[in-house]
Amino acid sequence: MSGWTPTLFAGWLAGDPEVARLVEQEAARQATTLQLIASENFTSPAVLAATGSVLTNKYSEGYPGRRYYGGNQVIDEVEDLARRRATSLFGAAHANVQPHAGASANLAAYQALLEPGDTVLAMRLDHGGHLTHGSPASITSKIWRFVSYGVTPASDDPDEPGEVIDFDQVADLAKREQPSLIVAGSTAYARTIDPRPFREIADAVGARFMFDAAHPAGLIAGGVHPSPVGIADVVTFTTHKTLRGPRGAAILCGEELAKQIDASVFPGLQGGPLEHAVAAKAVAFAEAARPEFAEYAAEVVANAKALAVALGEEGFRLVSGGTDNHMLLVDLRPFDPELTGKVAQEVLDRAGITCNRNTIPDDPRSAFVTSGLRLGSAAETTAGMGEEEMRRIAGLLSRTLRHRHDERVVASIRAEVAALCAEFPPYPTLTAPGGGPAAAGAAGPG
Ligand code: DSN
Repeated sequence: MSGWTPTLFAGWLAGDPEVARLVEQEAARQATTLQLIASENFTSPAVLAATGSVLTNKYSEGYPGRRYYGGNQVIDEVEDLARRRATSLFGAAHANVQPHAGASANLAAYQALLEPGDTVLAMRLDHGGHLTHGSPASITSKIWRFVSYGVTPASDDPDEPGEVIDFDQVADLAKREQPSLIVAGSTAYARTIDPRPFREIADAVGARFMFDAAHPAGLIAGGVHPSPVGIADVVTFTTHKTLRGPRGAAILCGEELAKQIDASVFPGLQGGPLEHAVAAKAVAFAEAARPEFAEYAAEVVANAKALAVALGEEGFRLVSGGTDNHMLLVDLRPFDPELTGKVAQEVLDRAGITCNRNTIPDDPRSAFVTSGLRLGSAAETTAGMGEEEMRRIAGLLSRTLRHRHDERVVASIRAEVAALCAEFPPYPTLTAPGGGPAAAGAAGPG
């Protein structure tokens, strides 16, 4: 893809052609292949600009008005702005915008709410939970005792397909294990997570309740998913998934927990905050407060639903029978019992369809091989794709998997994918096929 130049940075990186080439290659990959990873998105040019700003130079351990180094007058304003915009967007009393990632935000919340050895009730990794929800591979399981709930069994009844959070199990486990904390939230669950039943169960056993909103944060901000703010004691979320901001995270809580949460993030877990990322979070919070973002959030869900229906028509089974959010979990076995998630991901990559293999509930295959694929609609909706394009994507995906042993067919699908992506460039105002100048007055993707 020579001549395809992300003009925002090209000049500044001219002195380092090796890195410039890699940035250009990645920009071309993002623009010429389909981005269907459910946790990814295309940030706005304004978010990119803040992330690439001189704010990266500043050390600012502490919080606005209470820093350990001098020269933080401007940084204080930046972080205060981000905190105000976060609390206003989500209707929260307090926000900590310093967590570097979702895993750090979750660790900080646990550290604030728990003593080592305390019991936590969270979602099973192989039913959709996250590594930080107590996976044996995560430090969380070495510090705290995790007990896991899962989803109900799949059923053949189309009206009640199952594979939804088993609240009877959550209640039974809570009663038996007496956790100090109950965690809601997932990385691979395509249905709405209602925070209220979790709150009721937590109250019944005297547990605290944390909602990990990493995936639905943008849908919550856009008003198309129920907000856990004011229901959960603590809400953690990442800023780079459906929220469409920079890579990073934030924590929301009431005033009563503000000091504990802040002390847990710094000095409890992190050192100097990444204030360039904090500024970019501020930009994203403002963008997510605009009416266009609510429209975007609704389109993300409509597109995911259209993709789910079209994939069903191609012979795939959707875990839980469909989706309520930006995400789909596809069971490949009815389509082809021999096809693993690993093989599917690899051939789809060669066809320019980027997604990730994923376990499905009670997957007979390992987490490395899997029987499922996870897909998401957030990024390509940002690029401007709609339901018609989702149906085209379902067809391309299905054809790729049917013809996975024929590299000529895969190569021709790769060309079709590139043609589709060319109709929906993620950064029309920053990039120019042929290396032309960026358009003035960039308004952002979509
Ligand atoms: N890696 C993220 C995801 O893909 O959902 C979770 O940490």
